[in-house]
Amino acid sequence: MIALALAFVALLPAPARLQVGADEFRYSLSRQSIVTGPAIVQLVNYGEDEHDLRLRRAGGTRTYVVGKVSPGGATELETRFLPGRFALWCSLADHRRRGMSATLLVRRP
Ligand SMILES: [Cu+2]
Repeated sequence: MIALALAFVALLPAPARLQVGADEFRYSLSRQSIVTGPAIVQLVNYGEDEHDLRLRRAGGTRTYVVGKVSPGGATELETRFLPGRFALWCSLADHRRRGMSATLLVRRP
């Protein structure tokens, strides 16, 4: 039974990984595109202020939230993305206007 479960897990696609580094006032993405499906988004705060991360697919209505991270901290969001172009931004204060925004392409395999 355990062997069966392990075999099943082995068949699941490995999640796409994206690291988003944040400082004042910009993001740096570890990659510009990822493959659709399961994904782990890690937000790492290299700055001196708190930052968070929101993602929304162009034409979509759902906003994915990676919560507020303190300076020197990191947090992860495990989710699934549909294919499309995603806008990324920091929702704190005026950070978005000051440059904390980016674009991510989620593409079909
Ligand atoms: Cu910010």
